[in-house]
Amino acid sequence: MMAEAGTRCMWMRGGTSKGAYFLAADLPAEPAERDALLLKIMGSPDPRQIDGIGGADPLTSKVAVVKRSERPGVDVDYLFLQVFVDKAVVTGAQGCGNILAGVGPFAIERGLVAVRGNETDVAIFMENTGEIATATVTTPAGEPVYEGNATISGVPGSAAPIPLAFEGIAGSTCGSLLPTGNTVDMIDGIAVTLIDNGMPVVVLAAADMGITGEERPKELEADGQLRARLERIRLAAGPMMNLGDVSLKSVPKMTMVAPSRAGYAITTRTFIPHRCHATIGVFGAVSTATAALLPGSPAYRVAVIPAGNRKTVAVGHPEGETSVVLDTENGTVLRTAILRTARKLFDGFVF
Ligand code: NQM
Repeated sequence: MMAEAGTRCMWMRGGTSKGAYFLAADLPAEPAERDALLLKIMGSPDPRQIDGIGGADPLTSKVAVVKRSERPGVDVDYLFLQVFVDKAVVTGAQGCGNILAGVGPFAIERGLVAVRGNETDVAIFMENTGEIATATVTTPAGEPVYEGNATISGVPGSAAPIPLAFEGIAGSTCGSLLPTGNTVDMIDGIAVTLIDNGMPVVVLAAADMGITGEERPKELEADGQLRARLERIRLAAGPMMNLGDVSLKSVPKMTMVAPSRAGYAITTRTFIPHRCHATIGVFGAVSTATAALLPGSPAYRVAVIPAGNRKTVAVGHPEGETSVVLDTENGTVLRTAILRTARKLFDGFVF
């Protein structure tokens, strides 16, 4: 569709992020043409994204491209695209579990999925990683309901719950849960766990980086030395995690962990990778919680993990916590679930 004619688009909050949701058929099929249009729509590259609808933050410069799936047992295919704020880069090298929360209601609103009762399970193939998520959308009167009583840290008020469930997401991008085969590697003198349970993450102790892990994101972003060291570690971790040169990629994420003073299982501060996350990503939280189960890892050393095979791990972050449910067997995580909410903010045409 010609940009001048406008492109059909729904603007939604998904979890603690915000993004533009498109039907694949409403965007150019050719990736370079599509990405040029998305940069224009978001207003990138520009730190203020003043000439677009992006929110001048990586968490509000996100895109979901959705289409009916031809895969058996799957309702829709979802491609996530991160539109960089200050660079002319659009990348599908990562997925996004927060934006995923809006995909179910969006697919129902656009008529891709029929409502199946008070709740509608939507099976979503995540094109970025080749895995499947199941989102449960509240649909009491034949359409998605956004208002409800579920709360998530980092979003004011409450909304209808959207539980997300995942199975077999280990090695989503890196090929295996621990791409180096090790629980701990040393990079730049720092002990790190290089892990991918839905998201490539470098997990390291906040104390080893000279911080407490309780700082506000702005304070950490202002610490040039910390940022430079994190980036050195990240660039070294990329090839070790089978991600190649990650200088222009938004993965791996850098999660610094510390004991929680608020009574959560662990607390975190995450660079994604150059801005500090206001909370923590969905798959980022799953990967970090999984790292905390690995004896000897930096996360294990600071975490308090519940007993039993079904573990609810409260991952602390700057706005509270994100609880991840891990179903384990003999120490291996088989299934995971997380509660999110979403809200339709605007539906129309973007220019
Ligand atoms: O890890 C931000 C977000 C995310 C990613 C990021 C996410 C996830 O909070 O699944 O949700 O890490 O870039 O939107």
